[in-house]
Amino acid sequence: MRKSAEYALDGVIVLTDGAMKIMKKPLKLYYAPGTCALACWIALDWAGAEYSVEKVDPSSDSYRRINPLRTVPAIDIGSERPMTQADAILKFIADRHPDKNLGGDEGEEAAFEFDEVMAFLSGDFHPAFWPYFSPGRFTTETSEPALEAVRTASYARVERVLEHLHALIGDTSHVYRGKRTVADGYAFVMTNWSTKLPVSWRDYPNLRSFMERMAADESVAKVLMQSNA
Ligand SMILES: N[C@@H](CCC(=O)N[C@@H](CS)C(=O)NCC(=O)O)C(=O)O
Repeated sequence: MRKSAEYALDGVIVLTDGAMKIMKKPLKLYYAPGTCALACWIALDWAGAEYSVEKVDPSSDSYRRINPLRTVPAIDIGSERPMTQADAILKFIADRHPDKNLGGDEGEEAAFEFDEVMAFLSGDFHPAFWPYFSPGRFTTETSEPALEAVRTASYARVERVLEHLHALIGDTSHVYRGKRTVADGYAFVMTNWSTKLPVSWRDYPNLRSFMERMAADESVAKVLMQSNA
């Protein structure tokens, strides 16, 4: 009887009695409560992936060794170093579980549209909130009125991205082509950041129904509860 094992990037291939079994290494997500990292957690759950999560302080020295940029998410996929960038992680999760159909549709235009949505979320939507959450990064002034002025300046940009998301979703309750994808979880956790702003998702009917539908999702509710525990 031949027994052998060899390592592949994403798991272990075990050959026993001629049978081959592919065991994917469990994934480990690094997150902080309330952040975009929760989108990856939701995606892992929707995908039915084998995973664990670790709560981190992104500003800590210990986390710097995991992600030198000191931002969450990061994910250990069993490669030499943890991988980063929410949009890349989300696409990885969707690609790894094709049976769950959480990514873009086939075809040139459909694939482009999915990348376009993901780029909008990571490159426009997310940064719109930076001046609100971290005003000190956008001014050399340190007084509270100066910081408040930066926060106030963020509202116009937040309004623009909320409006765009509202139009993308339309009456479908989904961000991409009327179907559930990893983009839904990504949009949900970041749209939630607007809750306390003068302009929020509550001002847009399509966003309201999207947010309500997502909040009722079993995986989303679980992730929100466990991440805040
Ligand atoms: N480009 C990164 C940005 C990630 C990011 O900014 N994450 C925020 C939480 S939503 C963070 O870790 N902030 C901590 C900090 O900037 O100090 C990505 O898309 O993953």
